Amino acid sequence: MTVQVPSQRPTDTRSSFWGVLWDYMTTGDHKKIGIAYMVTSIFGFAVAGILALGIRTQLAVPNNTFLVGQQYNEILTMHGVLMLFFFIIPFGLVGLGNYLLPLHLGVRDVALPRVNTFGFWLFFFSMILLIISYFNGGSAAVGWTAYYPLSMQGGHGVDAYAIALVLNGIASLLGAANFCATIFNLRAKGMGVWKMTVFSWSILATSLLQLVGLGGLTSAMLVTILERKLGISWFNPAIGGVPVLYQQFFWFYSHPAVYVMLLPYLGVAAEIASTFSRKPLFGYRVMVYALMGITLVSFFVWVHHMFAVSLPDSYQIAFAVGTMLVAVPTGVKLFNYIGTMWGGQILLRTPMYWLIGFIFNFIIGGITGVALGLVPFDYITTDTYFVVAHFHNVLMFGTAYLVMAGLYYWWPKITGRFMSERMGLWHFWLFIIGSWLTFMPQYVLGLLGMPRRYYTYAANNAMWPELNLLSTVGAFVLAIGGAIWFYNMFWSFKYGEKSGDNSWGGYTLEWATSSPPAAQNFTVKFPTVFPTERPLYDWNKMGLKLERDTSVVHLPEPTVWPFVTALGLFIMAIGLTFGWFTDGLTQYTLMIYGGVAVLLVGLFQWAGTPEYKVPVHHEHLSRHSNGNLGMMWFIVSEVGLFSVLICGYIYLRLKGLAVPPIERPLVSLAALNTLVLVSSSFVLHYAEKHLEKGRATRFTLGLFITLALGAIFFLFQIFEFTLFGSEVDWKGNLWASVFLTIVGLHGLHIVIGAVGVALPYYQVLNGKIDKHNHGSIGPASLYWHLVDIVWLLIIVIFYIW
Ligand code: HAS
Ligand code: HAS
Ligand code: CU
Repeated sequence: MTVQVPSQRPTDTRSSFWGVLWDYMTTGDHKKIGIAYMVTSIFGFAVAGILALGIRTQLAVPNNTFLVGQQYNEILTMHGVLMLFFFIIPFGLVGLGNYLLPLHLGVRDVALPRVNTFGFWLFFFSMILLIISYFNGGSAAVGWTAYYPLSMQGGHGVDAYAIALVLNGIASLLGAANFCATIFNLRAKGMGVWKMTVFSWSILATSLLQLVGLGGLTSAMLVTILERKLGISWFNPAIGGVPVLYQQFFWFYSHPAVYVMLLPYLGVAAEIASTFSRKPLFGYRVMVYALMGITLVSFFVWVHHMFAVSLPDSYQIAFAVGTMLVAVPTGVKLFNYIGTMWGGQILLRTPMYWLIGFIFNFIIGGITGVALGLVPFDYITTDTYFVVAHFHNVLMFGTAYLVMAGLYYWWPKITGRFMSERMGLWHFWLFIIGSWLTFMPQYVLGLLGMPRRYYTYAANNAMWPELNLLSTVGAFVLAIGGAIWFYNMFWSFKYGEKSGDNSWGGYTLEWATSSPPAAQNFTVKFPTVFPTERPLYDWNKMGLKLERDTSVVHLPEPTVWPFVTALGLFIMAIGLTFGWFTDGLTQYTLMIYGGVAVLLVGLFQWAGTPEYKVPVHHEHLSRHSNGNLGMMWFIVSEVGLFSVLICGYIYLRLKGLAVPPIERPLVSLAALNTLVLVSSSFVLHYAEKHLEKGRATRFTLGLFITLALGAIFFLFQIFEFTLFGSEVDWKGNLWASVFLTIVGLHGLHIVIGAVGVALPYYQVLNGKIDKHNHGSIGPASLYWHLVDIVWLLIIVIFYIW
């Protein structure tokens, strides 16, 4: 096969540090992006792990002074946030997910490679923002949950935390939408969804969780930022706000998030169980149903994090039942792994050790979770070390064992070499001993009443000093295990045994390519029959041979503009974190406006750079282009975000807390404005139709009118805000605060939507759009229609109700 490699690949500089960096800044290759995510996540784990050693050192003996007060709280928060948002979530979903999904589906890349590059860098920068805050005045010291009103404490730590999580969330949503588009548009010819690997299903399930749920976290962060920066509040009881509403928003996402942490790895476990037992999976369909079951039920349990805030009994009971229910599909998964191994020819290598370790440990962690779901038991153990033990049991010596399993399993595919088995086993056993020593005493400490999030304790509590010391010793055993693991990875690059194409005798498609895979992924042509999810086994049995692919493959051109766009957002985020728009002329206001400029330059250059040197025909499975499909899935997350906020408003309104002031924004003005916005949607629709018929001038005119109508709407909006603002005190009135938040967020969407429409305008002016190539008009117009529909809802709930 001939591969048309991109023209500007810097072959001469590749091996130098800057060459590699440039490569990662410009690539759209899902494998490199997957690796970048994994490396960053492992870095996150190492830093957060070393911080944990600090925590354990402080708690080793009573009345210690190694790390106290605010400093302890900063380290604790940083530990939790890094571990969750910069290690366990990204490693599985966007790390392994990016690397493996296209390989498992037998395709060349994800649906939207450049969006993928942008997403990675945004993720990377969000981590940097968090770390910068530590050195620039102190990071957040409010726990990873940042409850109200603790989140109002001084300094810029919480600003950095909240803004970093918003950026991190956007990156994650783009990744999730991209995966959904890939799965529904790009499977190998003949591969139905029911022939996908369980890992691919797990990525789909996790992406759905992110798209539907993340709005909860974004809402919590957004309202926190607004109160900190502008003083408008939803939570402040002084104006009728409800502090517990913060927790509702936060846990509506953060409970499903624990399955975002878990599900990709349950997919990893399925792949490993099958390969290392030399058997097909036991109950493939049941496993998929269980994944979907967990996805669904996980949205009905969040209140188990809030049993102690005294919600009505009926709620508590309902959510306790939901909590019990979620254990069923999870139990089914574990049962299936064991069923897969049962009677198999077990190949006992490192990945299998980690898998068995996971199953064994996770059952304990899961069961203590179910115990916490029992309301009376939770009352006595909540906010104690029992909870700390539970979640480390499911995270550190549950899920993170599957991080290791996956890493040891795919390492030879990714790097071309095996890690050392011997060191792998040392790593494993030290992690087993270390985890048990660190966290099992914490269950007992919890039952003995030791509260979490305290930096010290008195010596006269029976058993506390002894158990804490054990726990600290355990943490250092873990550190030795971690150090061996790191050494093993570096060692393998030089000394590791070389791997062939199929490192372990697996039957899924990633094993049908070289290790590491070629730039275009596969150099063979696949048959178009997929009897099961293990095609290599089936084809072998059917006597089908994989032929060399002789067609011409064009690879996309690398481009730096997605990186620049992310950089722009990052600069702007630094400015917003440590300063504000209205601060006058400071370095931070300069960064805000400078960041916007960089962002816009990046975006327009990106839109103007063609993906391929030559026109390339794309095949896709659905009626929709990759861009449109990706946008449709992304819109799910926007609907989620507005839904959470609107539900919050409805709640405050029905409770009689958010009461509209007598002088309300005028319905008549809003009606006129609605007319403007709705017409813009129609104009855009017709513009698109003109493009399909090849009428470029009418198309451009349509875009122009759309933008003009958008601008009129926006100006009207500002006028209305100023008018209303002169009559009511935003900060002193709950209804006004909520109105400003939701309508303001919609205004921001108008701006984003308008930039979206301006991109194809720019493309058409530069000859990048014609009858055949529609540029980014499809996704832009979908987004614009969304913004319209949200406005209609706003009219109903704020102007008419
Ligand atoms: Fe944790 C609290 C202790 C791992 C998540 N943890 C939390 C919270 C979260 C969380 C979400 O004992 C709640 C935060 C909050 O309340 O807001 N945790 C540990 C220890 C480990 C650990 C000892 N945590 C995790 C993982 C998580 C996670 C994994 C999620 C994925 N954590 C605690 C404690 C608390 C806590 C206390 C409660 C405190 C309180 O006051 O309530 C270990 O498993 C970490 C092991 C990893 C390492 C790093 C290995 C190092 C590597 C790099 C190379 C190393 C070298 C070693 C070269 C130890 C791989 C040499 C190092 C030198 C410095 C010389
Ligand atoms: Fe959890 C708190 C309940 C799974 C992570 N969890 C946390 C926090 C984190 C976390 C990070 O209901 C603390 C957040 C913070 O900083 O405050 N969790 C559960 C339940 C499950 C569960 C029911 N959690 C996870 C996973 C996580 C994770 C997975 C991350 C990867 N969790 C709670 C509750 C709290 C909580 C309360 C709040 C505590 C508080 O007061 O703050 C389930 O998904 C576990 C299902 C799995 C199994 C094992 C396998 C199943 C088999 C079937 C038979 C078992 C049965 C149960 C029928 C259950 C083998 C028998 C039950 C007996 C008691 C014997
Ligand atoms: Cu939960």
